[in-house]
Amino acid sequence: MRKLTAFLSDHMIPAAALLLWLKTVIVTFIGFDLPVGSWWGVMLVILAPIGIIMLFLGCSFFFGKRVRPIAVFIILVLCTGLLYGNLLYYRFYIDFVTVSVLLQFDNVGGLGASTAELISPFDVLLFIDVILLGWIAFSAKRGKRTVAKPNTRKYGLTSIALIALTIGLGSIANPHALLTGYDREQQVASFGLFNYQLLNMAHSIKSPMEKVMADPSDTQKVSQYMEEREPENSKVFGLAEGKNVVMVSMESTQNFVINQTVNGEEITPFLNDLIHESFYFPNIYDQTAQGKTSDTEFMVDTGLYPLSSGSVFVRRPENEFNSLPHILNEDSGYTAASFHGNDREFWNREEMYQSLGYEEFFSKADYHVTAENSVNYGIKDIPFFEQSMDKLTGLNEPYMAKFITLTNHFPFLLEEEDQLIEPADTRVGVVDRYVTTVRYQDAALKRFFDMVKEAGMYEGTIFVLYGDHYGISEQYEAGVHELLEQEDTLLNHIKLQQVPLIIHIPGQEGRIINTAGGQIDIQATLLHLLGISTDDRVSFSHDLFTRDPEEPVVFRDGSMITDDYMYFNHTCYDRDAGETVESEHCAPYQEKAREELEMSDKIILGDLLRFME
Ligand code: GP9
Ligand code: MN
Repeated sequence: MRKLTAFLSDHMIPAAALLLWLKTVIVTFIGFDLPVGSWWGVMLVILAPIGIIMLFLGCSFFFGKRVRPIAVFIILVLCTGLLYGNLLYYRFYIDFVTVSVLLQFDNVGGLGASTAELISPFDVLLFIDVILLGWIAFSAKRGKRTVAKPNTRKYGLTSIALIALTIGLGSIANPHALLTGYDREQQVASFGLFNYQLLNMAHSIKSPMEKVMADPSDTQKVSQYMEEREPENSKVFGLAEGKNVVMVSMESTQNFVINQTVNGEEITPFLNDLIHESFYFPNIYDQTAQGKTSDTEFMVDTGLYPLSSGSVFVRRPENEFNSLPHILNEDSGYTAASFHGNDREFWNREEMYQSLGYEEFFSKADYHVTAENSVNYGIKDIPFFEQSMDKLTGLNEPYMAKFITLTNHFPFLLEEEDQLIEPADTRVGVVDRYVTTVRYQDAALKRFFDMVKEAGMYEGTIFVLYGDHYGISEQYEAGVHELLEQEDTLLNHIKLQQVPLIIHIPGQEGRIINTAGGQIDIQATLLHLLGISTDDRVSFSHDLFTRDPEEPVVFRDGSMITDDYMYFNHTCYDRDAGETVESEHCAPYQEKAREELEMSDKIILGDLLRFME
């Protein structure tokens, strides 16, 4: 044992490099589900971390020989932290940490209960080398042993050459990975986790420059693209003209809960009734990225795609936006208000709402919040709606009022007295609890509608209810498949990405509209019903009553769905059969998806709307 520690102590850098490389490769294969696909892909994953790990550990050469062992140890701790942070993040979001996510911590923080749920006892294995080398670094007698220093020039050049080789090989294997930057799984598979992290950093340093460099001529392509679109008219145009608008962003609500029972009990009895008297869109996909709820708010308000990294709310709150509150105000004198039981700063709403045109924002400070009436992130949905009524009736009409529910948030906690349905009984606790929080939200919505009726405001209102994003991440989907008694197939997984969209106009007959679309389409659909033209607007939103089925529904990682095909996991499928087909079937739609994402990013990062209209 002594000999081993003495050996490790003398060869601390190669030992740290080997152990770090080994666990990075193991985590990449076991912890992440990457599009590796071939032996070539496997080789890339194995080779990718070597150069960058050498470079990181080489930073210890800047320190004197006595502190060098400690420097090596600290580098090992930091790299392990990066690896583990990404692993935890991936477990929930099936995505990787970006610089923007780290920077928005201040605005989002407070995820304690959520993080604890993601930790596994096996994770301790990731820290064995840290403990071992930490012990060696700190127990080495002062001045006696030291980390050998190789020829630093050769060492540095070798590491940089290996990194360049990795990026070169990765780019040959996946030509779009480096340029588009938003398919993070592809980037990690091609360049390795640590190189990806550096590339992402470079990307985020570049992005503030885009606004400075932008000028009015950059808007030409956007204008041309928008002019080519010809919104069609339909019978429902103007059906809700002049009505107040009440939007409800339903936290983590997926479409599978609609009309679904658990132990013979409906999960959403109120919504199940409501859809009979509403336009119900069961094929609407979650298009959010790292900005979660704020991404949905952004898409619904602006008709632009969310950014790939971080939230627009945090990254570009000072931009000019052509948002629903502004459009409704300019066109028909609406006032806009948002209601949400969390802190004003969460997702940077306070600042962003000013740019989006909200005149009022009722947040946590405007509610009477106690330990008894809150759970998880804040005030429970029933007291939230109850306490909102006075505020709602005080608004100037016509208004657009957006309510953002909160109780149905991961990890789906609820006291027994609020559980109006028995938890489900699958092997996934998160899914079992989810059923109870969705049911509670449903009861809160019923209460809200009753109160709106009592206040005499029901008839004059159009209600737009939508799920903000998935609640059950892919990590826990096995429980949903069990609940729904279905196989874990790609088609079923994709179906689980659907969120409900319900548009209720009192007095209108119910209709199910099976058109496939995304949350981004809510903006144009609402404007259509309000009788406000969408011609010439800079927006990627399509009115769902007339949406062309050939138009792809675009996801933020470049995946897409059309009527006939879908592109997911870097593979083209026939949409109905779920079988792999030749990639050329998807290619034109992928191209369109890339074009729209790129244009939307340019509009946001260059703040291009300030030059238009
Ligand atoms: C918090 C609420 C939830 O204010 O919007 O945030 P999420 O984690 O769902 O984005
Ligand atoms: Mn949310």
